[in-house]
Amino acid sequence: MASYTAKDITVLEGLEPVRKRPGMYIGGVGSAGLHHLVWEIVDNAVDEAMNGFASSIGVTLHEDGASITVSDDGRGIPVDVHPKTKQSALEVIFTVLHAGGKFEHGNYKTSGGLHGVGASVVNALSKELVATVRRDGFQWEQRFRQGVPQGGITKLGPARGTGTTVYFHPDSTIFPKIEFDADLIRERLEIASYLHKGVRITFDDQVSSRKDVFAHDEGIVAYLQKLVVARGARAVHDAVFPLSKEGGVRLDLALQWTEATDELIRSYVNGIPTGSGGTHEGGLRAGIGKAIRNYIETHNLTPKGVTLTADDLREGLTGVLSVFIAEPQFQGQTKDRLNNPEVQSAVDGLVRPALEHWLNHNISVAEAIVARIVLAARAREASRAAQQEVTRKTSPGNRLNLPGKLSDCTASGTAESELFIVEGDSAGGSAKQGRDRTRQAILPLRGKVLNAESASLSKVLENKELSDLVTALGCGLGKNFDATRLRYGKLILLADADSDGHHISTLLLTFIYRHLPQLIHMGRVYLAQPPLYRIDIGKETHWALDEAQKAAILAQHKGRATPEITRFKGLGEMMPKVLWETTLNPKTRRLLRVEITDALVTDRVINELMGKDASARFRFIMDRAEEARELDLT
Ligand code: TSJ
Repeated sequence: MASYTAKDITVLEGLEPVRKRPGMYIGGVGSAGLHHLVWEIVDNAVDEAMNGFASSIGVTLHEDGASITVSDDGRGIPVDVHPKTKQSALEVIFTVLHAGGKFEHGNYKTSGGLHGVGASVVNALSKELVATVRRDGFQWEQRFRQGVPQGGITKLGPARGTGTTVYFHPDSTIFPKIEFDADLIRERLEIASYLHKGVRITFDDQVSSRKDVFAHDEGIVAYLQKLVVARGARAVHDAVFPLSKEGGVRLDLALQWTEATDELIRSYVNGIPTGSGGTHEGGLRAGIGKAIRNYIETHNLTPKGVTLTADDLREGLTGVLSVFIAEPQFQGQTKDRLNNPEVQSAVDGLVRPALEHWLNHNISVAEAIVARIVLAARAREASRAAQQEVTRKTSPGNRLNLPGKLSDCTASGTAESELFIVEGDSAGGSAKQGRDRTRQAILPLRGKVLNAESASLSKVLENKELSDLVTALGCGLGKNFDATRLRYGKLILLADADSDGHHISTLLLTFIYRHLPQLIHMGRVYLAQPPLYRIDIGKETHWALDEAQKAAILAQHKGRATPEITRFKGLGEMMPKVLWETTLNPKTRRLLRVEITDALVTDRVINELMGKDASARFRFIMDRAEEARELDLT
């Protein structure tokens, strides 16, 4: 080991606070903190590109998954040694805390907050860091360990072109686990390529031998179009509203209204995603609201008999907002909410006039947007009327309002209570007799269940079976869903294990997915698993859920008494006691929890399956449920 010089000791002392309390600089030493190192280095290269000096950035995740190289084709960090300090700019950048700002020269520096802590922080937290610079016809290198220079800057030899390359391997004495997430890095780089149009970013993932190139000359507009496609929503108008402004606050914005029923805005501050929004998003919403209302008023488009709420104006809106500001203040648990108050008025002040101007110059687009907004308002009012009807019928605690067919349990309203939806009267009868009546309620369905895929809320509520279900649950639906009024802890669909049963379950799940998705997200919806076979072997009785289980049971008892196999034709045939033992008893039954992990994807897949037969859709839903298969012994 080389001996330390006095200067090295100074460096060590200078960066000591970083190694002592890494969390203060990068938020923590977990995965998020580890990846902050990458964002920091990449942001420096992106800055060089944004200032117009670099056009390509390369990021390599090395085979070990624990080290990274980032390079750009910019000017190269200055390497000449300052006569007084005997240090190069490069050495200062990597060894002096918060040195970044000293080298701005009026350049636009974008990073801030947790980000933009400086390359010296990355250096301090790296077991090894190698900076290579090409400029003035030569290649230069300086090496560091835990932030300490391993010698001065060295001229390696002649080189063409200019640029900066930084290799680093985080220090395992700081980070308990060093494993970079290639997908996370890839996603971040792709977004950066949209937010900084014209920059070409390559990602070489040597862990899985995958290379990607991200480059988008259309920038944020291309990102918006990608988002709209990913949502599976049809656009209400073709032309995207684009807005780009340099100056005090640099802003890039793209907006498009779609037929989706919610709003989707992705926002960024200095390239950092702000998942919890903040003042920039607030300014955007205010600006959009004022522009649209002003347009509606000046063109005498105010609808009769319905008032437009702020939410109506933005229903189906898809937007990407990116701002760059000097000193971002982040707030909240995850520090992903912008808190600078001045940004609100700045964004509002930019968006309102620009959007209004655009609407006035694109009248047919503006009319399509206004029509979409009025439709949203009317749908909302219709849904509220339907909702009030349901609410009237389901005022809690009023037993008289419950559906006549419901066999309620005595413990309804508790987390232990369960509502079983059973197909047909005979199965309903068995379930009613076999159940634990203190905590298990039975609602038999007799009539046809409506396909709620594309039916309006009022149509859905005209369907007796579905409205009975909503009434029994007591929690309302759609936008008026109120979890506190839910009358049962679990909603369990109990259908025959045949294609009719699958069809009914599909229709019920479609309804729940469309109008009571919160129940699924809360993990309250289950599929019961009634057995398909009864297998008697000697004095023992076994039940099998499917062919595979039947085969397994037969194989287990090979060579013993001849098995007698009975296939259940339907739940109705099952003796109440058997139904209890196999399907209802919480101690022995098996339940499948219905889960939706990614609502967007599921939505799209369901749309794709819409044309297909019910059992294909059911299999899809079952596959999703299967992933969350659980042995329920509560
Ligand atoms: F973070 C970092 F420091 F490690 C780093 C910096 C990492 C990477 C991959 C690139 C960079 C970087 C820095 N690329 N380009 C620059 N540019 C400068 O530092 C630079 C160059 C020339 C001048 C000048 O005034 O001549 C000024 C600056 C700030």
